[in-house]
Amino acid sequence: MYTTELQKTKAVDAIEDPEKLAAFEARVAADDFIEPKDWMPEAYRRTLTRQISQHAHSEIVGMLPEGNWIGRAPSLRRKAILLAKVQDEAGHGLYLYSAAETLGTSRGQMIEALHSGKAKYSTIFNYPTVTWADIGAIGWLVDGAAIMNQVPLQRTSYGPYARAMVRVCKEESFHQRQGYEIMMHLCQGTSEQKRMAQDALNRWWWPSLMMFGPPDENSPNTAQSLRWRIKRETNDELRQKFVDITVPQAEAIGLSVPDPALHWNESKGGYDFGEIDWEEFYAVVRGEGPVAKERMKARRDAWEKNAWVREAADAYAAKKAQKKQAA
Ligand code: BYC
Repeated sequence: MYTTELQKTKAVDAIEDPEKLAAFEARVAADDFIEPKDWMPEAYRRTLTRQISQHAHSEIVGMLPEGNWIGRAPSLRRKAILLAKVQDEAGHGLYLYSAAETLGTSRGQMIEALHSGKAKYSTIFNYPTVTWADIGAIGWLVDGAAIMNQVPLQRTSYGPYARAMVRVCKEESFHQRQGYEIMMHLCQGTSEQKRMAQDALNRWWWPSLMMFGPPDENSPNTAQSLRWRIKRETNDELRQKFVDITVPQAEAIGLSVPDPALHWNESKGGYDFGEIDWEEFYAVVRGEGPVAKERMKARRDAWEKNAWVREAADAYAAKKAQKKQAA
């Protein structure tokens, strides 16, 4: 499947106007932002549409695991914070769908691709949230991994994506802190609460490392995306940075990272860590994650049950346009 995609990219490159392509590549190399009306190679448009729309889907599907804890959060304060966070994720999805739409694919088409199983979304959201500590672990680890990946995307070469990332990163850093604060409180609580925090870390650690994507040698898109400055760092570079930042955070609150192979490597100035279960990663990418079916069902049901909202908005827009025309 990946080879076909690569071949397609090369084939499309071959039919682009070489002068336009050279001018485009020079702009990218000079760190110029590419804007919606600028000329761009079709393969650049396609890979950006793929990445941005999958990113948008991840934000929207990502509302589900936390959303189902809003009513069960342990205090009014925790409910208010979690509600605000989940609303932020909806906002991120909307900025990202808008950024992707500037490349010529409609939101309806993107949503259809998600609902039909053609488009991907982050593997991480196919795992269940079984205790309140999971909400802490998601904020700390999942939003932490997201920030690590998204900070470099503020300098991605496509202007609308880069600008969306500036706002998203500000909000994600609040999300990461709220998650870490939940974990910190649990660790300062009863032994049962600390056990819950450790259990959540045990279950979310490896899936969080998988969020960065396959290892560089098996990542079909990285080389081209780096060349076009869509990606600014590789999957493995970002994963390493995440491990290096997160391990001391776990230690600071008395938790241990569930990896017997983890140790500080003085010569590289970073942690060595154990082998990720790539079989599990690819199974989840294929849609076989523990709660993948429930997630997609929830999205499709929400789309169908709320069709009346879209119809009402369309009717209102048509009425407004008619009035404007008559005036
Ligand atoms: N899950 O060649 P590669 C959030 C796919 S949401 C699923 O390395 P690329 C949050 C990949 O798409 C954060 N699929 O690809 C929200 C590709 O398949 P296709 C979401 C994955 O694109 C709510 C194939 O594997 N963040 O923060 O160069 C609450 C080969 O991979 C995954 C983003 O989306 C995965 N984990 O690099 C809380 C960031 N990894 O498309 C938090 C933007 C890989 O060729 N995206 N695949 O069929 C990116 O930075 C890049 O797309 C990736 C992958 C690093 C994810």
